[in-house]
Amino acid sequence: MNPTITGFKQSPDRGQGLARDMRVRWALEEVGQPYDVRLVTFPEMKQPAHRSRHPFGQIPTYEEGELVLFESGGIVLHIAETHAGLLPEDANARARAITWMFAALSTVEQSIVELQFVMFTERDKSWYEERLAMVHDRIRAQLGQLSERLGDADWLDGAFSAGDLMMASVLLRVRGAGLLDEYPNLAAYVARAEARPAYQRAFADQLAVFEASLAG
Ligand code: GTB
Repeated sequence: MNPTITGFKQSPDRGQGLARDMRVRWALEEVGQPYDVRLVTFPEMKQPAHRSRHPFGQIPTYEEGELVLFESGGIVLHIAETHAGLLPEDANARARAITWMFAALSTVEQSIVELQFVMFTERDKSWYEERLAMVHDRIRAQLGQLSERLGDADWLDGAFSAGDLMMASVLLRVRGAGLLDEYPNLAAYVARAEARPAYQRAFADQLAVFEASLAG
């Protein structure tokens, strides 16, 4: 039986692939695992049926038989651990790939989420410009360090891994603010990730959901 994931019935990103079901779709495509998608509205996410799968009433979730998971990082790690293709065999290389997943989620994505919070909720405040510049600088500092570490390599640590999948997913969220293009090797890294056939398939599928939502 295929696993079932959840995604937005109508994504606020208008099909740009920035919602967190995209990284789960991408991981499933990378490992060649077919899956089903249950689409949920914002009100449905807050109902008991969905809250029993996701304590915080969000997407994505993942169901596979008796197993129910939430948190995109936990889901992608589970997919990577139960299928070949997203984590190296060598134990140390595997641990480093998982470390990059955590770095993407708990170091880099934190500042990006803060930026989006500031942009969506603080635009009318007197201190908006000052705070925006501060958060931009924090992101630039991290991107600069990441850019230095990546250098001219294709991927963060040898072959493409779940660490790259997660890092590229997170970096995509900051491209719209224009910050990614200040680091040409990171922009090229993300473009390489987006060019992967698995990414393209996942992107097309989530875009089709958004387009169908417009058609009613
Ligand atoms: N830490 C959790 C994870 O990684 O799975 C965070 C999950 C999360 O934030 N889910 C969001 C959600 O369900 C969707 S992805 N929000 C609804 C709610 O909380 O009520 C976040 C997101 C939303 C929209 C855009 N966008 O429009 O660009 C990008 C990312």
